[in-house]
Amino acid sequence: MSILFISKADNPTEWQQALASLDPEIGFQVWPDSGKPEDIEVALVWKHPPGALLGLPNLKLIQSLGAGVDHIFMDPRLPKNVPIARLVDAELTRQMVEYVTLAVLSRHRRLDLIRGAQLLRDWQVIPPVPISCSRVGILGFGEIGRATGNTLVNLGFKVASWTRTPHTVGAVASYHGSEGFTSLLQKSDILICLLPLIAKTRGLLNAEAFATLPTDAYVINVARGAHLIEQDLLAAIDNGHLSGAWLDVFDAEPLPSNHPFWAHPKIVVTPHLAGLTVASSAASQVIHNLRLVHIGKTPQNLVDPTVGY
Ligand code: OXD
Repeated sequence: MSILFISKADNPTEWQQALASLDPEIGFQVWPDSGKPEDIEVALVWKHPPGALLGLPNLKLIQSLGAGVDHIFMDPRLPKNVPIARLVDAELTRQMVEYVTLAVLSRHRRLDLIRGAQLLRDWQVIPPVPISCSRVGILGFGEIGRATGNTLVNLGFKVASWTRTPHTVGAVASYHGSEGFTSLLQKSDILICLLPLIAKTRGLLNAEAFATLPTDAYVINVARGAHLIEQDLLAAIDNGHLSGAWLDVFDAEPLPSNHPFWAHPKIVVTPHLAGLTVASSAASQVIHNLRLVHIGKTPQNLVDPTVGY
């Protein structure tokens, strides 16, 4: 019973220790050394090189090291019929909620204007808008979207959510489909993108979507860079329709040093750090899934390959 670890972004030693502390019997190999390939039952991956998962005759699960799985589907030589699972981890969800709340509150209390005034040594009092008048739209309402929505509702924001297909949620208004998308945009002073990246969500945040948002709206993207057309965002901010954006993900990562986002006064750039998987927290889920597939049972947090998330 062995795991093959493939990631340049995560620390293999931390993962090996976290897994061994829960079950010292489990084998752990770091790609490209797969040890005895027939022993590998789970591949634990983040942006693995195409074809790296071939030649593992007993592979029973491809486990993402992150909440997203789009990086797995980018491999054109993915082994057929091996289930894929995303990571749903309380620590990862908490970090995402924390980060998005930081961005929403910064915009709500106009930290951008306050900082701008500070740089000019200008004692300018910017009165807050009542929180119940700040409408937040969340695109994507999975584990992280729901946790974020609940936190923002508890703070007093008026929150609505959008998914491609119908969904029911408690205190949060829900929209779906293309008509629902337009309705949600029209009512979002702050728009948060938490969507999975699939063909249908690629480029969804484009000139038309930005024009549908209310004047002065603000865009937060913590999903994938490819959800957003970067030139369209710049145009919508520079022509004064949008008040700015807070971005953690980009078309090209690392963001090239000559990219206009870096120095834009109305754009906050962070280097894809909104939620970082913590081995000590997530290892138990990986072991649980390994034990399930080892005895022929269905692993948790499976992805539907026909929809891509
Ligand atoms: C993830 C990410 O998918 O960090 O977890 O982007």
